[in-house]
Amino acid sequence: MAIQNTFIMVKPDGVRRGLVGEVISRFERKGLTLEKIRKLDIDEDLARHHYAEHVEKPFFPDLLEFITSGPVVAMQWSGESAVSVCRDLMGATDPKAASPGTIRGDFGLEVTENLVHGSDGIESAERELDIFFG
Ligand code: D4T
Repeated sequence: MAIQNTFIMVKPDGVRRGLVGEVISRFERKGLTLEKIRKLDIDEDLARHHYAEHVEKPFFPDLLEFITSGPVVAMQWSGESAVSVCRDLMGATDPKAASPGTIRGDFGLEVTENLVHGSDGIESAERELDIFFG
């Protein structure tokens, strides 16, 4: 398997709760490499761009309100199979269903406030890294 780059974001709930270091620590201990990091506020335009596939979904208004509610920490991580390895460390989208030992399984209960985002494939990783670091 080749070295991949992926986009990871600690969402506003994770930043508010002081879990940025916890998230970084889990990826580092796994053996992944932090390549880039920046803290920023997501405005409505950026949210619609990043979540383009969800704009028409019924949950989008709540997602928009949440993701613009405070700063996020955007990161680029690299490593072997980094895209799927990061998704596995994050756990299922709905934290109630996420396995213990994953970030969402250990720290979350709400599907909207699910702490972290991670690219779901190599193409979305490239697209999202370009949006936040291009
Ligand atoms: P992200 O994109 O945040 O890493 O989450 P996932 O890749 O695991 O899940 P997703 O794209 O299906 O959902 C994006 C985002 O929308 C929120 N959401 C999702 C929500 O509020 N209600 C819902 O019913 C779903 C499916 C959570 C993550």
